[in-house]
Amino acid sequence: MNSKGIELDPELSPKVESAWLFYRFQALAPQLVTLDYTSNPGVKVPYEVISSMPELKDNPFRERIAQVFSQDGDGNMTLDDFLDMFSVMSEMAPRDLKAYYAFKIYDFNNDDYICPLDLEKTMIKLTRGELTPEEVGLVCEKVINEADVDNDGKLSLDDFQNMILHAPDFLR
Ligand SMILES: [Ca+2]
Ligand SMILES: [Ca+2]
Repeated sequence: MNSKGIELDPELSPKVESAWLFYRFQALAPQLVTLDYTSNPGVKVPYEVISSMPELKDNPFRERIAQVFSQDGDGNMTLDDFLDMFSVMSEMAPRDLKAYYAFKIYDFNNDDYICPLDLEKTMIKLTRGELTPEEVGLVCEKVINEADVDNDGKLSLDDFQNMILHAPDFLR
């Protein structure tokens, strides 16, 4: 997940916030999402449009984020998907919820584990290609060594949440 997350103004009330997010959603694809949204609540904004939002366009995980939060798994989002994404990524979301979704985002092949290959992909994205393949390998090895409590060579959600618990700055 982006180190900064998506920031929403904490002063906004939830009602104002969802109205604002609906406005944003509508503005992304006005030809698809009519203002009379209730007449077609299942309408999806395509991934290409979602990923070009200022909050996502520079995030190396934008594709995974959109996949994880979209019901179709392809990154095309309904308003509900969109609202879920923003609520989890807001600064106010509980840490364990953020950790749960970070785990899903880093689990590239959706098998409910972060295996060494998932971790490698994650590290390459997190470091934006600044580490050599050898360095990435070393970091991944270290992470697995430290976080893989049950020694099965991959990180379960439990392993991952423990790791975050013991490394409070990990998601910041
Ligand atoms: Ca996996
Ligand atoms: Ca494990």
